[in-house]
Amino acid sequence: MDLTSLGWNGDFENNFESYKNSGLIPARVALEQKERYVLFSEFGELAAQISGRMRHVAVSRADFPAVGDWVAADVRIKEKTATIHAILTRRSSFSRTAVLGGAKTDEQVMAANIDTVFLVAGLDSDFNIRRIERYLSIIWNSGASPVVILNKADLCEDVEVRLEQVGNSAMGIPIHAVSALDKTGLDSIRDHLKNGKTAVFLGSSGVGKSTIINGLFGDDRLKTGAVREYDGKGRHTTT
Ligand SMILES: Nc1nc2c(ncn2[C@@H]2O[C@H](COP(=O)(O)OP(=O)(O)OP(=O)(O)O)[C@@H](O)[C@H]2O)c(=O)[nH]1
Ligand SMILES: [Mg+2]
Repeated sequence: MDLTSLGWNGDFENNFESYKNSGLIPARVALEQKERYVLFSEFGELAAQISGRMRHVAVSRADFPAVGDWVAADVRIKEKTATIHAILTRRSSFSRTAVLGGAKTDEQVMAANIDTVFLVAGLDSDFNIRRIERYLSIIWNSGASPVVILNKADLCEDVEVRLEQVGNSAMGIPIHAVSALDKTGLDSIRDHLKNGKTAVFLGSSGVGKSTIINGLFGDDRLKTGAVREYDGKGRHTTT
């Protein structure tokens, strides 16, 4: 696996400098389940856990690795396993505030280091401008940049009217009307995808996220897990 195609760039490189001499390698968290992690690295996929010290000093759930994090890890190449020692500084993060009881809350990071969020909405009868506005405020709060994708243009009589309506709510944000079914407009999405950058697709169930991703990359991509999908609650619906 090539690190740049996994989203590695100069900022992370600088951040990693201090770990280089300790024999650690950079790797990206692809999956997390009950504190067991799958990392993508130059040595391929690694099954990983965090170091005892890291668990000991963690004060919040945000101190644990999240999907999308770049970490410094000690790798055992033959076994394809690794121990995570540190999280590189997050450039953006989607967080959820967990209520612990009483007035106590904790921050849980759902996804880290996302550059671009494709907010997908359907141009069918489900179209709802308020919902789009709510999603956009979540995206701005994360530190990532939104791009609005109005899918199912084939089902809409007034695409121009919708584009203008969304444009008024989403000043300065790129907006593209596409039809994943007809495979029209997909190049406008492709133009936002760059090496060294990470993009995710966000939107309610049924708006066409999987269909768009399959149209962009072919069916294989979803199966490999290199593209990940989130719904409104930040859960993965497709891996
Ligand atoms: N007419 C029309 N239907 C579409 C288009 N894109 C997707 N669909 C249909 O919409 C339905 C839902 O599409 P999905 O791609 O599964 O939606 P999703 O956003 O991935 O949904 P979840 O995985 O549940 O979050 C499917 O029946 C698709 O065939 C489109 O551009 N036009
Ligand atoms: Mg899907």
